[in-house]
Amino acid sequence: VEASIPEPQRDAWKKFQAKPFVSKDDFEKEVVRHVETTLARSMFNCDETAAYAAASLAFRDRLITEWNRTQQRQTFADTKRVYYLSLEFLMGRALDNAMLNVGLKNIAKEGLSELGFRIEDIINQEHDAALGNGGLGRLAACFLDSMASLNFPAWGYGLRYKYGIFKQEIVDGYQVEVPDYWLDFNPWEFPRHDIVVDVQFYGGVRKYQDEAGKNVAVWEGGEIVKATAYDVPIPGFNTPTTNNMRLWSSKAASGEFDFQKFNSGDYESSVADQQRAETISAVLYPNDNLDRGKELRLKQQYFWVAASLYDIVRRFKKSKRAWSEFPDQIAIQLNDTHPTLAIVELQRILIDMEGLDWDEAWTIVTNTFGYTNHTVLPEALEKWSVPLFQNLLPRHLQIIYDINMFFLQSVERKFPGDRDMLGRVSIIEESQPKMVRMAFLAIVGSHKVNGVAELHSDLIKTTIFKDFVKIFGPDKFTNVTNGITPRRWLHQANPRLSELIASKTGGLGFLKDLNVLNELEKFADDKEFKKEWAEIKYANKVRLAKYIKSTTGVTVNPAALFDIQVKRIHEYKRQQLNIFGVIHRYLTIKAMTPEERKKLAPRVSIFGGKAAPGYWMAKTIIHLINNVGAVVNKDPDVGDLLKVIFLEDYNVSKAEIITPASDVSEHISTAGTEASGTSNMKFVLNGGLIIGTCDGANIEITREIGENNIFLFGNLAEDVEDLRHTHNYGSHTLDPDLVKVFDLIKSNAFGDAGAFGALTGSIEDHGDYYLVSDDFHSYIQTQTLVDEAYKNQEEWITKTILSVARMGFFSSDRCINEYAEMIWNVEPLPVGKESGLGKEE
Ligand code: BZD
Repeated sequence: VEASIPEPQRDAWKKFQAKPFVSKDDFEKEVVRHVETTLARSMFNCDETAAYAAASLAFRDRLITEWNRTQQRQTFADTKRVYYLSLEFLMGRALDNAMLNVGLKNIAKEGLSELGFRIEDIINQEHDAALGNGGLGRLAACFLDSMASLNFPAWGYGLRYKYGIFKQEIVDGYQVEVPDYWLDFNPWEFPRHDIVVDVQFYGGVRKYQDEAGKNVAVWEGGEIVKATAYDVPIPGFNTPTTNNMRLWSSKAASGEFDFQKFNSGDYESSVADQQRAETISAVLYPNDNLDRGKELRLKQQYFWVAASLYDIVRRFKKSKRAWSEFPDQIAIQLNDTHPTLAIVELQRILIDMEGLDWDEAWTIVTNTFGYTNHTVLPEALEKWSVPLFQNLLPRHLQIIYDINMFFLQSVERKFPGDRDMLGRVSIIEESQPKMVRMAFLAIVGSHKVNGVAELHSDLIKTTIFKDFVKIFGPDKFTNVTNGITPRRWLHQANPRLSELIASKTGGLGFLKDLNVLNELEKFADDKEFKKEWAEIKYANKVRLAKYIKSTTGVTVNPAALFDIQVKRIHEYKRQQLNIFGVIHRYLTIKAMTPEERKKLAPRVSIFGGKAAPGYWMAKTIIHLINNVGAVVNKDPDVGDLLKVIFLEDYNVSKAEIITPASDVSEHISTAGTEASGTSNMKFVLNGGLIIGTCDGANIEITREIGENNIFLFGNLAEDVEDLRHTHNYGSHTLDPDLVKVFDLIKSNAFGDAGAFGALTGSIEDHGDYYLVSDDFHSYIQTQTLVDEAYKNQEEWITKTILSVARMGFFSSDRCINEYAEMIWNVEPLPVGKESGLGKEE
C-alpha cells in the first residue's frame, strides 16, 4: 500500500509542517502547551518532574522534526549507511545533551527561569538511560554522537531493556543491587507499533531437493516472539543531522496472553507464555568481561540480531537493487562478538529465503561485516554450547557447521597437513560438550577485524588471533584507537572549562575539530590563564566535595589532591592495588611525627564502580574500600591528610560531576589486560593528570601528551607471562610493604579479616595472577612522585594545560572517521543550512 501523500496535496503539508522552535518565547509556549495538554496539568500543579517532562517533550518534538528530515534526506540520497549493532548503549541523560547539541541551552535556561525553574534542577530530574555495563556501552553512545555530528547516515540497533544496569546501594559496606526500572516516563523514545518483526526460536529443519534439484532447507515449528521497534533520536552537534537508535522490545506473538488458553481455563500457562516472551528484553546482563553462557542471553542476541537484519534487509529490498550491491549500500559493525549471529542470519536470509548460491551469499556477507574486539581476557571470550544452539537455533547451527567446513577446507589448502592448526582455528571447539567460538566466527565472517588501542590490536594479532593473521594475512586486522565525544565529556560536563577554551580559541569550533585544542599550548605559562584554569578546577572540586558530603556525610577538603578511580570493579583493573596503596599511606601517616605530617600533601582517595552481582572477589574489594574509609575517615591522627570515599552507584550522569574534579585519576590495570580504557581520556581532557600502567590507550595518551605529563609505573605487558610463570613454578616472595598492609588487614584493623581472606589469599597463595605484588613498589614510589609534583602547583597546572592541548587525537570523531575510511567505506551526507539550529556559541 502506497503511504505517500499524492503530489497535489503536498503543498498543504509543506505549509503546515512543524517548525522547530528557535526563540525563548516559542520554547516557553511549547513547555506550557505540554504541561497543559500532554500532561494535563496547570501552573498550580507543575512540579520539577512535570517541568522536566514538558521541557523534554518540547525538545523531543524539535528533534523528531529534524529526525524526519534527516531520514528523508538519507533515503533520497540513497547512499551507503552504517548500522552499529551493540547490545549496550550507555547513553546517560538526554535533555542536557539535546539542548547543547541543538545550541539552545541558554534559551532553555532563560525560558525555564521565566517559568519559575532552575535549569540544573530540571536536568537532574532525568533518569539515566543505563543500557550498558561500562566502557563498551559508553563507547557505542559516543560513536552515535560522533556519527550524527559528522553527518554520517548511521543507525544504532540495540535492545530496549526494561531494566538497565542495576542501581548500586552500599549497605554496611556491602554492595546491594536494586533493579533499575527506568521506563516509568521516557519522553525520548517513539514506539513504532507498526514496525513489528516475528522472530522464530526452536523448531526443526526439513531438508529436501526441489524440482530443479536444488537443496532446500526449511526451518519450521518452534515458537514466535514479536519484536517491536522503539526509536530514539540522536542529534548531532551543531548540525541538523538527527540519526536513529532503534531498540527492540519483545512481546508474545499473540500480543496479549493467549485467549484460547485463557478461555479454556489454562490461565496460568497463557500468562506464562507472554511473560516468557517479555523476559527476552527484560534485563541487561550485568557482567562486564565475563561470559556465562546462559540460554536467555543467546535468545537476546538472536532476537535482536534477527529483528535488526530483517529491518535492514527490508529497507535494502525497497531500493530494488541487485543483491550484489548490498555491501555497497550497507556496512554493519559488530560491537564485540555479541551480535555475531548477524553473520549467520544474513547468510540464512540470502540462501534460504532469497535463493542465492552459498558462495554468492558468503561474498556479500563477508563484505558487509566488520568486527571490533574489546578484550583478550579468556573468560570474556564468548562460546556457546553446541547442544544449546542445536535446540534454540537448529538452522543456524547447520550454517555455522557449513561456514566452518568451507573455512577449514581453505585452511587445509593453504597449510596442507597442519592438523594442529585446523584444531586451533576451528569455529567448533572439540570439547565436551562442543562449543561454538564466536570470535572465530566473527573473524571468518567479516572483512575487517579491529582492536581498540595500538597495544591491544598488536596483542590480538600475536596471541588469541595469531593463526588467523597467517590465514587471512595482516591486512584484515587493524587498529582503531578509541575516542570520546568532547560534547558530553567537555562541553556538557565542564561548561566553564569549555567556555574558557572557547574564549581563547575563537569559539566552539574545537568541539568539532578537537585538534584546535593545540592552540592552548601558548597559554601553558600564561599567568592570567593559569589562574582561571586553576579556579575552574577548584570549583569543580568544590562541586564534587558537596556531592560527597550530601551522599556520604564525609567532609573533604577541596584543596586536597583528589585521586579518583571510577570504573567497573574487576581484579584486572586492580582497585585492590589502589586500596592497598591507601592502607600503606595510612600506615605511613600513622608512623609520622606531627612535623612530618605537615609536609604531606592532603589527599582524598575516591572510588566508584559496580561489581557484577555474582563476582564475589569484586564485591570483597568494595567491602574493603568501605571498611578502610570507615576507619581512616574518623582517625584523628589523620585528619585531612587522607580521606577514603566510595561513591555509590557510579553511572554516566555521576561521571559528569566526577570527571572534571580529578587532580589524578588511576588507570592501573595489569599490563596487557585493559584493551583501551576511555575514562583515562575523559580525565585528561578535563585537566586531570593520570597515574597508570603501560596498558591500553595509556600508551598513546603518553605519546600524545608527553611522558613528563603522566605518571607511568609497573611491569610491561611483555613481561607478564614470565612473571606469572615464576609465581607458579619458581619462588614467590611478596613485596615487604605489601606484607605490612596485609598484616594490618589481618589484625582486624578494618573489621573481621576473615572477610578479606580470599583477596589477600589470591595474592599470597594463589599465584597473584594480576601482579599486584610485583607492581606494588613501583606504584607506591610513583604515588610519592605525585605528592611531590602536586606541591609545585605552577608546574602542575602547566602540565594539565599542555595535556589538554594535546588531546585532540582522542575525539571519537577521529575514531569514526577512521572506521568510515578503513572499514565502512562510507561518506558523510552533506546538509544544507535550511534547518533552524540555535546559534549559540
Ligand atoms: O571496552 C571495554 C574494555 O574493557 C575497555 O578497555 C575498552 O576501552 C572498552 C571500549 O572499547 N569492555 C567492556 O566494557 N566490556 C563489557 O562491558 C562487556 C559486556 C558484556 C560482555 C562482555 C564484555
